Amino acid sequence: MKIIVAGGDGFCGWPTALYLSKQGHDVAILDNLVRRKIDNELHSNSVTPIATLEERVNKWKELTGKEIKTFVGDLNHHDFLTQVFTQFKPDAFVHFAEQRSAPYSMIDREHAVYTQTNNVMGNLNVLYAIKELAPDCHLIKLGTMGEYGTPNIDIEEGYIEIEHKGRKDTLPYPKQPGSFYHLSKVHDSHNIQFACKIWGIRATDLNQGIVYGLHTEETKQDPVLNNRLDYDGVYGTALNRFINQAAIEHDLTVYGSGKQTRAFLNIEDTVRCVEIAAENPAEPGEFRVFNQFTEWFSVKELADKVQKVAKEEGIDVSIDNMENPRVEAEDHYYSAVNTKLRDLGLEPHLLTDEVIKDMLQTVIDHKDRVIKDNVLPSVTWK
Ligand code: UPG
Repeated sequence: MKIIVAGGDGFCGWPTALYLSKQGHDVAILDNLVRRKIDNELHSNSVTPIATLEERVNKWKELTGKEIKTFVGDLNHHDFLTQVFTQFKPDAFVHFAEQRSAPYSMIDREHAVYTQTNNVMGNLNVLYAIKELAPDCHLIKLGTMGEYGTPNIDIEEGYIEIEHKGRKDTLPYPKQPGSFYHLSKVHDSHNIQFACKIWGIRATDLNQGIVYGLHTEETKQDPVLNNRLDYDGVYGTALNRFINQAAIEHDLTVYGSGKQTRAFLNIEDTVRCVEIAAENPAEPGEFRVFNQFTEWFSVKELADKVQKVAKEEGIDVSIDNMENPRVEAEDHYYSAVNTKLRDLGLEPHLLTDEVIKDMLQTVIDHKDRVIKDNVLPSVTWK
């Protein structure tokens, strides 16, 4: 299959591009490299040193003989996107190319507007490109479990059957996102669903949980293929942050009570889920939603696990229940369905002490790169 991985230079996109290439697909990366520029804006970095995109794909070719073509440019430049579609003629378009940090979107008006313009308009351009240039191309779009929020009922996969005043219908599951970033994904979902309906496009929305981990079989093959690992208060996500904090003997930053519960998956499952979606495309006109996660944990449970593994490695860290910089429910019901990807063959890599230990070791190897000023959260919702 000819597959474009948009956002293929990023934390999820890069390992996905390598994995799909290894599986024999003809992969092209489309990326505007903005994530690297945002590191400069935030005076931050990846704990793991990362090579340039050019070095990365050259090394992959040297090791495997497989070529990954690169298109450096922006989804919001329609002429560029037109060229990419005309030249590459994709069968599937995997769309990771969005601003993905909730705190970044909450910095101020400018960052909220950037996030929503970049994400919503970029995605709309992709929808038009598919309609006009590759109508059979399957859009595999990264959504988020954060679209649903934390309702007091079970979270279904995209749709819910509702009975109202004696009548029944299956409707999109209600959305209660918790940041301007998460809202951008809700807006995307609506636009995609509408495009499927009016133009007959085929699309899968992958409502992904929080991704932890770093390495995959492919990124481990050479240091030049390293994946990035974020730890700062803006781009670092819960578990990865706690592991980084343990490595530098910093208190684990649990926001509030830590009872807030979220869905999680290992990066090794992210790449497989995308493959499953690509190999089992949605029907023309179908807007399909998969909940892409394998387990859920409260933030406190994660901190406890990291604290325990760190202790076994001789590192003593405390858990700091700091004031929550976000506006979010801390005490809530959480139960979400995730059967569709499992039914199509996903075999989860679960969160074991071994997984935490492995990551901890990698971070310890690079801990001199951690910029300590960036560890505490700097963005508040209010
Ligand atoms: N949290 C802490 N301490 C920290 C960091 C986070 O308690 O140091 C809490 C936070 O308050 C929240 C939860 O952990 O309740 C999850 O936050 P985080 O790990 O930052 O994830 P999200 O903000 O939900 O976003 C990530 C990705 C996003 C993706 C989403 C999937 O950045 O792109 O859509 O996970 O759920």
